[in-house]
Amino acid sequence: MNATNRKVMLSAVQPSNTLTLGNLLGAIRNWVKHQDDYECWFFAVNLHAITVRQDPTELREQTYRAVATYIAAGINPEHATLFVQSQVPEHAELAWLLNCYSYMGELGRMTQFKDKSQKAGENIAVGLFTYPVLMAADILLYDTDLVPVGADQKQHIELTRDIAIRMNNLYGEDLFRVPQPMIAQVGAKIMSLQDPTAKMSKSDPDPNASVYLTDTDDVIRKKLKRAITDSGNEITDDDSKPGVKNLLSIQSAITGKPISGIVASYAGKMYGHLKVDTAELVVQAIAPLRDEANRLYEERTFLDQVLRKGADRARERAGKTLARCYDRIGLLK
Ligand code: ATP
Ligand code: LTN
Repeated sequence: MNATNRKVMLSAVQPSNTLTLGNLLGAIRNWVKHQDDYECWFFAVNLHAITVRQDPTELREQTYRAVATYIAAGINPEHATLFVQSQVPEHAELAWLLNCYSYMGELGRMTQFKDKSQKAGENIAVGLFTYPVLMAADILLYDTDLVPVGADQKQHIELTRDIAIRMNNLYGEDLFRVPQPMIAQVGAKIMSLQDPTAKMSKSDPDPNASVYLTDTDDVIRKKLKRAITDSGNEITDDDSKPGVKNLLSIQSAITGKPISGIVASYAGKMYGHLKVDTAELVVQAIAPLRDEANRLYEERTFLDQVLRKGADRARERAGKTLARCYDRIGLLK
């Protein structure tokens, strides 16, 4: 157990673009909900972000924006440790060690790699392939018990568990704590507004596919109005109507009401009603967060202070795990 004797919760988002409604409902909201029950570590994974090309200025700015968004969403930096991955070099160092205990076959089966490498075209960065190994290092460095993420990340956490168990078998059961994913019942997979069979993704080149957490109220309303629904006009929670189903899930994730009740409330109503109501709920969920994040984003001295303190704490904790690994493997330190 750690100093506080509480279980450890850890999670992160890539600062690869402005965060989306999917990131909020699938991940960050659950961090906020559970932050008082756990010892928490939340960070921006900028080393993961460079597995696809990033503009340096944009990357730096999006990193600050991500941290401002965590705080604006309700993460208390006095309680949780907030930091940026590149400021804690132990992540890259442990990733190398784990690379030597991870198999090509298992990495090749990762669906995120398959999707992203298809989009990357001819020159696929090796980093895109070994991306989940760096994620395993992120998690294992902090003796993490729980990782709150959206459904798309479950496979990566299973891989993290496999690597941890493999190394524990070789070097002792107390080398790594084996983590569990924490995936919400609703909101774990918000779909694109333009292609409701694909996940809403902050790196989607079509800006109408995602609601960004920086969108103004009017932009949010426009995007939802233009959301692809399906043919027909009856509002049902049916797999054959993924566009309608997505809007129902968004409503359910925001209000906490079960989807069946929401469907019942739309008896006899049209898709237009569903879109307008969903837009208003999204506006209510995003507006206060956006305004506070915009304010904090300008407060660089404050953000740098939070991050410096966070990186110090993170390095202390991560350094212990890394030293343990070096020792067990037989590497001189
Ligand atoms: P990118 O497009 O850059 O890959 P992304 O939008 O998929 O980014 P990530 O940084 O990969 O976001 O994910 C951050 C967290 O948000 C993860 O826990 C992930 O599972 C969650 N998440 C991402 N997209 C969604 C979504 N559409 N619905 C629910 N959760 C999501
Ligand atoms: N791969 C994750 C981001 C991520 C992460 C982590 C999430 C990197 N390291 C550690 C939880 C814990 C994604 O959402 N794409």
